[in-house]
Amino acid sequence: MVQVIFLGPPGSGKGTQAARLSNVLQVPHISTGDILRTHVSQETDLGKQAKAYMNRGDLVPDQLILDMVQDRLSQPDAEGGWILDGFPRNVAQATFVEKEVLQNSEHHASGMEGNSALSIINLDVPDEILIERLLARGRTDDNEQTIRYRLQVYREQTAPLIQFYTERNQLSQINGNLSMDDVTSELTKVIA
Ligand code: B4P
Repeated sequence: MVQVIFLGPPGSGKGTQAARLSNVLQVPHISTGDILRTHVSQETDLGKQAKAYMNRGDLVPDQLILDMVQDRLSQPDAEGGWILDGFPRNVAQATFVEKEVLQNSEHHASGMEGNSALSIINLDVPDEILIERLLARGRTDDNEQTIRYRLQVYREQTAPLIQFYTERNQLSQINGNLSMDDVTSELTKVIA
């Protein structure tokens, strides 16, 4: 079972690289940002609640996110592994991954093929490059004010996960300030 978790600031290439690896590894790319955007466009209850947080650049509250992730991971295509892009994004979400997700999949793996490989990867990119990339992408939440606020939220709430996973000896640091192909090739080495 292949399990990959992508950490990294907004615009570091989590979504880009997760999509590429999903093709190579043949496991689903699970992006909490994409799932949330689908809810917003379909105007579900969750989407209506999440929209204002996303437009401001705030994290959507954990009580909305955790059920959503659990539901996605319980779908049959995720039984053989997954790539999580944009989750966990704070210590509470990381604790959820440890307790609810990884323990369950260890049980599952020991009853199935018996082998589970977890990679937790941080993509490191300087702020000025992130801002340039996101302004060029131009999603509705990609204006300069929101981008700068998302970077502040990242530093306050998501960056502590680097310490969290470093203490557990689980983190691989990858330079995300390379061409897309070079980042993919570095990632492939780490995951192999
Ligand atoms: P996300 O959808 O996760 O978006 P992101 O962090 O902005 O982008 P990512 O890092 O994936 O960048 P990408 O590859 O696209 O989050 C959006 C919002 O959803 C959050 O602000 C929050 O409100 C909410 N949310 C999501 N998950 C949540 C959670 N778990 N808890 C609470 N709230 C949550 O790359 C960006 C651009 O760079 C692209 O245009 C790409 O082409 C370019 N690029 C990528 N790699 C490059 C490279 N090597 N060189 C040059 N350009 C590159």
